[in-house]
Amino acid sequence: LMLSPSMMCADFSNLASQVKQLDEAGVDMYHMDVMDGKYVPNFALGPEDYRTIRKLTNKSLDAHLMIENPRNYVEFFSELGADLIYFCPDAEVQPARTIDDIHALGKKAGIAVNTGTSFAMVEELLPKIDYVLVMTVHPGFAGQPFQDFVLPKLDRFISAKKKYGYVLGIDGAVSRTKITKLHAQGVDNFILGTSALFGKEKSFAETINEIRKENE
Ligand code: S6P
Ligand code: MG
Repeated sequence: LMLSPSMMCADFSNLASQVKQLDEAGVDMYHMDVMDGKYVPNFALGPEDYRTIRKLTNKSLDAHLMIENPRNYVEFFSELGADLIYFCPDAEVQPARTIDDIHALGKKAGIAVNTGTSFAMVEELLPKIDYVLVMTVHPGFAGQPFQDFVLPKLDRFISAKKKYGYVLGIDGAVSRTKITKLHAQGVDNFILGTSALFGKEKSFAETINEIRKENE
């Protein structure tokens, strides 16, 4: 079970203490949403946020690139300290080349499978990638409704895991109920935003401990 807090949901007026609390709560990896206002109708974490969070923790950071032509920016995010780079294959002219570039930088490569991207559209890339992130909301914003219609597609990624050996995650409206159900079915990594972790009465440590217990 991998638990990855989505940092665009953090309280940026208390960023250092938020990261400290998340570190101490034992999260696995920080999820860093990057949006360009073009590929998705919103802007999210930029290089300054990235540098700041990179300084505040020794844990791994991903970069979830929701941007056009992501290949132009893999080196940029690699230098900012991303250990794992997800991109949207449909935003790229030659997605297989982007994967090779990420690997050439010594980083893990992931694909983000948007709500409108099918299993078949990315199947040939699966032998090359380390991580798959199936979007369970339309990319762009926190706090959106879970898209049940992607579940049959998620099943196909769960089945194909055995063959290709990637780490499978879901991102978007990931509640504790969804974690319990989908972890049992074979999902490994859960992106925690407003549904499960941020803006709650409970401390991060309490929430993370409870989720780990529920999914032992
Ligand atoms: C959405 C983004 C996600 C959100 C996450 C927030 O475009 O990629 O990582 O930050 O969905 O979580 P929640 O529970 O508010 O949907
Ligand atoms: Mg994300």
